[in-house]
Amino acid sequence: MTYFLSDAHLGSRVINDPQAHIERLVGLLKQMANDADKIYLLGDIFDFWYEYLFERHQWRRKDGTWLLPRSKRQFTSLISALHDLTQTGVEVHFFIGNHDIWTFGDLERNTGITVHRHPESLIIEGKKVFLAHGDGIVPSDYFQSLPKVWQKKIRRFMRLRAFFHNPVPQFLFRLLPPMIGDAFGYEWARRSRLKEIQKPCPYKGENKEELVLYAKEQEAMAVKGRTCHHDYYIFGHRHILLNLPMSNAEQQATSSVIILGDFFQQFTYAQMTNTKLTLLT
Ligand SMILES: [Mn+2]
Repeated sequence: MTYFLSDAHLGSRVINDPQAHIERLVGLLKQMANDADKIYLLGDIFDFWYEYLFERHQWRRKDGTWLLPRSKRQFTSLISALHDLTQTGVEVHFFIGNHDIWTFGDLERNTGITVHRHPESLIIEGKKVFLAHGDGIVPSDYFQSLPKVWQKKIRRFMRLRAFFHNPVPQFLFRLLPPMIGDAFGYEWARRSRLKEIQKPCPYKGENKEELVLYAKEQEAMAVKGRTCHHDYYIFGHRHILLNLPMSNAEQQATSSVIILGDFFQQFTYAQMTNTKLTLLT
C-alpha cells in the first residue's frame, strides 16, 4: 500500500493548537504504518522549516531519546514517528514544497527519509506516476495566454521562488540565530496562510487549472513520443481535492490528475494499491 499526503503546514501560527495538529498527523502516520510500503509527503508538510548552521544537527542521543534543536522541538513526536517508519522498512519520501525548501540534510540524516527537491517520474504500485508539490508547474504556453496583470503577478512569484531556491541567500539565512530566522519565517508563512484562508482560490475547472493543463500538455506530448505517458499526475499545493480522469481520443491509455487537498483544514490524503487510487478524509 502506498500513501500520499501534502500541505499539513505544521507549526502554522494560524492554528489555535499547533501541537494537537502535529499529533493528528503523527496519529495518521502510525495508522499508515500498519499496511504502508511507501509514504509520499508531497510538500508543505511544515509551514516553515529552516535548518540553521548554529544549532544541534544530531537529534537522537545514544540512549535512543530525542533532543531536537529548540527551533524544532515541537516536532519531536513527528520526527520520532518518521524515524520509526523508516526503521521498520517503510519508504518515506519527502518532497520539498514552497514552505519547507530549506532542509540541508538534517531531516534526512536523523529520520532516514528521502528528500526530493524536484518533480519525479516513478513506478508506484505498477503504475507510472508523476509527482510534484505543484508550485511553479505550468504548461509551456501558459504565460503568454494570460492577461498582463497576471503575467506580472506570476513573474513576481517566480522571481521570489528563484530567490528562495538560490544557495547564496539560503546560506546567509542559515547563519541567523534560529529564533530570529523562525520569527521571520513563521510570520511570512502565517500571512500567506491568512491570505489563502480569506481569499480562497477554488478549482478553476479543467481548462484553467494550471496543474491540469500541465498534465494535459504532457499527455499530448507523450502521444507524439516526446515525453512519456503517466497513469497518474499527483500534486499538492493547491489545497483543493481533485480526482480528474483525462482521456485522449488519439490514445487508448488514460491518465488521472490527483490534487491531494490538504492536511490543514480538510485532512485529506490518498491511498493507492495496484488496482486503484482512493482519496480519503
Ligand atoms: Mn505549497
